Amino acid sequence: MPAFVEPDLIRAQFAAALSDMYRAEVPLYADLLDIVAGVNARVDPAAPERIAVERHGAIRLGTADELAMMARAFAVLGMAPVGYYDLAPAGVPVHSTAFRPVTEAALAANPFRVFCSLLRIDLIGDAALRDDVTAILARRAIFSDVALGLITSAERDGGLDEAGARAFVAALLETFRWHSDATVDAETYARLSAQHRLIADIVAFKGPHINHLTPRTLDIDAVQAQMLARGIDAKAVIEGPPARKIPILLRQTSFKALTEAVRFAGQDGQHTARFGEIEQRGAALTPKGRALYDRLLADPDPQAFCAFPDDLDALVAEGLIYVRNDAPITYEDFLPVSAAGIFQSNLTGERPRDYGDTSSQAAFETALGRAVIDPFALYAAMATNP
Ligand code: OOG
Ligand code: NI
Repeated sequence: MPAFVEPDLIRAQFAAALSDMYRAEVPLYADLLDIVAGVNARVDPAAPERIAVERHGAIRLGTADELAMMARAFAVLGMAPVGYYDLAPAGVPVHSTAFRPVTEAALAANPFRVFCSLLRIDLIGDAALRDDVTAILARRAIFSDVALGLITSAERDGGLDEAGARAFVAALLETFRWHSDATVDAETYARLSAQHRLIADIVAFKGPHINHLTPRTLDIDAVQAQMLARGIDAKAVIEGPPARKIPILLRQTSFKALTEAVRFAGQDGQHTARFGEIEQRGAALTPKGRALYDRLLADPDPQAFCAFPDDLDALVAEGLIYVRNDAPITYEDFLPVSAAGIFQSNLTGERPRDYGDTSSQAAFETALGRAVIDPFALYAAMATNP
């Protein structure tokens, strides 16, 4: 019997390799890591180890087959699809899940997660373009043969040995790499962009380049202030709940996407997609807490959030947050309204779209090849609420 490498360890190695690659590709991300490390060291020098290495990333896939294979690749890293996020109501033609570790031990070992979106080709209004998109995507292969072979052997044998794990991390990293050579000509890129800039980002390239990586900070207001002080073009508003004594859910902000040089069939052009983001995580809310959060978020009055208790005893007594041994359980997921805000902040000038109410979790799960896990069930299983 060969000794298998723990999926937690392969995931940690992959997350570190991805962070190194992105740091080299997007120098502003390196600046962000510096600022976050400085702020976190000041806020809590004794913070758990997971916080220093904690990252989430995001990718956007084009086809059901790509999503199904990505789910198998992430399974080798000990990551499962949690939650369904419909971005169509926000005018973004994708739906998404978050691949992440699901047990307390795995989260503590390395909480790396990836917000993974799938293009809704059905929301492209122009039938000819829909056919072109399908044909362009059918021609690409986003996983190398080495990566595919290692996924199959991990599934067959129940894991990867050390050499296999090392080879898999290197091979999978290539799927996330940026390619400045587009797979389409400038005219096709322009047609895709005119439909929606996000569609061009998903369809016009060889693979689903990682479009941002997000370190976790213990004080997002401090990091935001330092970004602005350093002249970084940060998003004006922090997504999520306002600052509180007891943080809840997730607060996020980003710096705007960079405009980068690309080549379209030998012709020079530009593409804007990659950005940096930071987040602060707070307590996971119960369904009751989440319903209150969603109601207050929809209220145009900025004072509305005063109605959300900001005292640990009240939060627990009213059944608004999950706790384990009297400590809040950290929220490990994403927020659809925030995600929409992050998408939109990188689509300046994109005209608003009305895709109507076309939520399609069943279609997403068919593409994925399995059901997504209900995040509330995971928190409830960890919780020791009274
Ligand atoms: C994903 C945006 C959502 C978040 O943190 O909410 C996201 C994307 O731009 O592909 O990453
Ligand atoms: Ni993000």
